[in-house]
Amino acid sequence: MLIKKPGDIKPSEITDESVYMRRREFMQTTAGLALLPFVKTASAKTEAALKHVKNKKFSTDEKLTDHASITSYNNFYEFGTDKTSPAKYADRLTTSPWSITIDGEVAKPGKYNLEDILKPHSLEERIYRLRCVERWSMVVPWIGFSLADLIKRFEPTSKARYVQFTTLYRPSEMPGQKRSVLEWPYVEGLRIDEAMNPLTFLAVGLYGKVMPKQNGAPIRLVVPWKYGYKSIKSIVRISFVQNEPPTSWNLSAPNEYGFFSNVNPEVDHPRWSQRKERRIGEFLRRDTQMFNGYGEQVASMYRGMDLRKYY
Ligand SMILES: Nc1nc2c(c(=O)[nH]1)N[C@H]1C(S)=C(S)[C@@H](COP(=O)(O)O)O[C@H]1N2
Ligand SMILES: [Mo]
Repeated sequence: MLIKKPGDIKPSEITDESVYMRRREFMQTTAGLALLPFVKTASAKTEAALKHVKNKKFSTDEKLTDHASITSYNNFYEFGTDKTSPAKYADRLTTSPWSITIDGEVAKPGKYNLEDILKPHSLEERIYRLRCVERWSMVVPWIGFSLADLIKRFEPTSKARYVQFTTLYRPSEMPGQKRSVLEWPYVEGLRIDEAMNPLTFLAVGLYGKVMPKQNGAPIRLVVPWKYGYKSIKSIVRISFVQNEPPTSWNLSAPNEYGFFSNVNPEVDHPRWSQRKERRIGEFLRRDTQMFNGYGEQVASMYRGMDLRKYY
């Protein structure tokens, strides 16, 4: 649906967000609803604005992917395996109240309300590239704060070599969890230095507003130099551990998805090359960049590692 031929690109796709939103509101309130009764999706809702400052230093100046694509072309298997299901079904997810359990090798473990987690952090906007392992990419204006700032508050011990993240398990609201396409709950992990890297981000919004549910509300990870699946959504647990933790896609297909999952055009997926990608909204494919273009900030963490072995 969103991979378009040049003839399909309409002027509406190059309008800015405010024009787009007005058009969207018009569509919702008038003819749109009558003509298209089945396309009412979670993305049709207008989320609350979030106060934030722009972080230019950490942002790409590439053209943003339009809001409609970011919120209607998603991977969130808890709501179904096709790209349009999250926008259709994520609305039923209850995101408030929300708590996050912090445990393992940490001085201040506990179960914390999201409000208490967020309170000390001021929000900033960071425009990051997101590169999916399926060879499409987007440019997303996230709102959030650096994971390192959160980690420091809870004081991991010297035994904390990895961080594991867990998504909510609630099949009553996440219908995809009734099917065994993956082991549930969805889990992901980072080495502690990756988690502490200044690029690693916890996002609570996008396009200046509260995170749409299909994008991982109320809080999700964003790791811009790794394939999209590392950016785990709707997080309820952050655990500090000694050994490399299991990750959902590695459990599902270990020969295809390794623990590191750094974007790497030199290492093919067993079923396809990773050299090129299609930026959503564009026709011609682009060359994929090593570490998704973030090598300057992250390459030193992998010096001396064989990235064919540690894919
Ligand atoms: N819990 C959970 N997190 C997830 C996924 C998922 O299925 N479940 N999909 C991942 C994949 S494959 C990608 S590409 C990104 C997509 O994020 P987006 O929908 O905000 O673009 O989310 C990642 N996080
Ligand atoms: Mo992905």
